Amino acid sequence: MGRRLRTHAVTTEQTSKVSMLEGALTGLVAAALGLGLAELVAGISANLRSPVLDVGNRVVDLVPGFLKDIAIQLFGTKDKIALLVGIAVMLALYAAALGIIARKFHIRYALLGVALFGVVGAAAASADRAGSVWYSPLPSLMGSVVTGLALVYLSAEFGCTQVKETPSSRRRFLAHAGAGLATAGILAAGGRMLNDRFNVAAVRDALGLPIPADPLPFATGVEAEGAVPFFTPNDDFYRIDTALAVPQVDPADWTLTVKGLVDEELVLTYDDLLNRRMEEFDITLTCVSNVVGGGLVGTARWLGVRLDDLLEEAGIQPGADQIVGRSVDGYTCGFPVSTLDGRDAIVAVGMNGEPLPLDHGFPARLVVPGLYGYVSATKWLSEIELTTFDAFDHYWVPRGYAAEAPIKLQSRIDTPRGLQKIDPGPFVIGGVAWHQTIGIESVEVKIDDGEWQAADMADAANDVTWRQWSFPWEATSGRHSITVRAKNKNGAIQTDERTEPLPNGATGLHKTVVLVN
Ligand SMILES: Nc1nc2c(c(=O)[nH]1)N[C@H]1C(S)=C(S)[C@@H](COP(=O)(O)O)O[C@H]1N2
Ligand SMILES: [Mo]
Repeated sequence: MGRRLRTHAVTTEQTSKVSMLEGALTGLVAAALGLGLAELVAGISANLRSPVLDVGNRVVDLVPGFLKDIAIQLFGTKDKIALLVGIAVMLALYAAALGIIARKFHIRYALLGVALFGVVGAAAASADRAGSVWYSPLPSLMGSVVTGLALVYLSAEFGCTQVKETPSSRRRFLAHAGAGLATAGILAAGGRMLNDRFNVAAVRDALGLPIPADPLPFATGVEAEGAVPFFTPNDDFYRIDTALAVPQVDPADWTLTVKGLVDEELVLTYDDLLNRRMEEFDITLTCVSNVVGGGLVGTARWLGVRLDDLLEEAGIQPGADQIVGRSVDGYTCGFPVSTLDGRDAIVAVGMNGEPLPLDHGFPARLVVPGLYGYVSATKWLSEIELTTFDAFDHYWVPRGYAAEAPIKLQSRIDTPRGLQKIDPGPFVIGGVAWHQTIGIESVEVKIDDGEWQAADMADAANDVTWRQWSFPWEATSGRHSITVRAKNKNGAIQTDERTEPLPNGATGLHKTVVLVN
């Protein structure tokens, strides 16, 4: 370009402030245009993602276990939104800074900053997640080129503070900025529309589910007053995973491969899977990151095929001691071959009477009773690999979590909620307790520093779901603490020793405080 872009000395402080603001806005508009274009480019192929998602995914993969737990404790299942908002804020600050640099120092430095941004995005896009291809960096690269061009153009048109700011030049600048932002919005919206063709929600909605071979009778007597519903509705079921954008897997293009240390590799299509013996299983799923009293636990009626049947058909070779479940997005879980002791470990395709929701692993996932989700419950399942613990660390192991993780004995008070205000008189305390696959024998409740007292137990559906309990109480005025503990069917009593989720699940007793008027 022939034009000189160097900025000139600022004459008055006021001009300086205005030009800082205009510089920041220039940076924001340029970045928005680049990101808008990147979004559009990302819409071309299912293998491409917006740089924001690519960088976000990279951040997720680089985060060690303890930081993930902090994020979950701070933001709960909104941790992904928190991360994306954090990235957006950082990007905006960065872009504004580049705009100011272009104006105050030299466009050259700002362009270096844009290039750096493009390189980071490109690197994040080609990171080792499954689904990255040679052209994955395209959105980032094209986006940063557009950002650079926009910055050059806007700085050339409006960057020279020597030209006296007049109301008309300011109006022209704001008109340009507005047009830039609108264009960015249109580009991004176009990208989103293009991306919609990869969304499989409609495909899922059109699917029916096979009828189970032996429909499971509906569990009765399993609910206790004060506890959450025995079956967690799909919409309320906690969601924990490393996928910032939910993988869109069309069952028509999907296969499940059983491979590794097996006699015969199996490749099953979705229809192959549905044509096997379908059974129903009530199983409580539990996340290792759940803190004492937390909500990362839920129960569903799963429909699927037995994993032991599938592996018997493939033939597990001697020496294999780990079963790895790999997701289409590269996530892996791993659990001992010895887990398959007859328990109902399954490849699930249905959840509470529907095809698996997209968030919960459509079209197929693993569910293994008795193990925390991170070692067992791979969603968007694509491969089951027989290997050894020596040969392979599953996803969370290098990030500080234990390679093996059976679920720990836990109990939770659902009613009252912490610091709930209630009236004196009869009040029913209620909650859930779980220790898959051993099962819950009894639950005890303690008011303030009193004696442990037996709770009323709802029926146990089986030993792999939570068991509900309630405790009728005569509430007296004042502030009271309520503590709960459970005993499992082996006679073990829940420990009061408090430990963090890392490295293999939290322990300690749930205690809540209630305010009686
Ligand atoms: N592909 C994939 N599967 C995954 C995970 C993941 O990050 N990616 N997280 C696991 C963890 S930590 C848990 S607790 C369960 C949660 O399953 P849900 O989201 O259906 O409740 O999924 C497991 N399966
Ligand atoms: Mo988890």
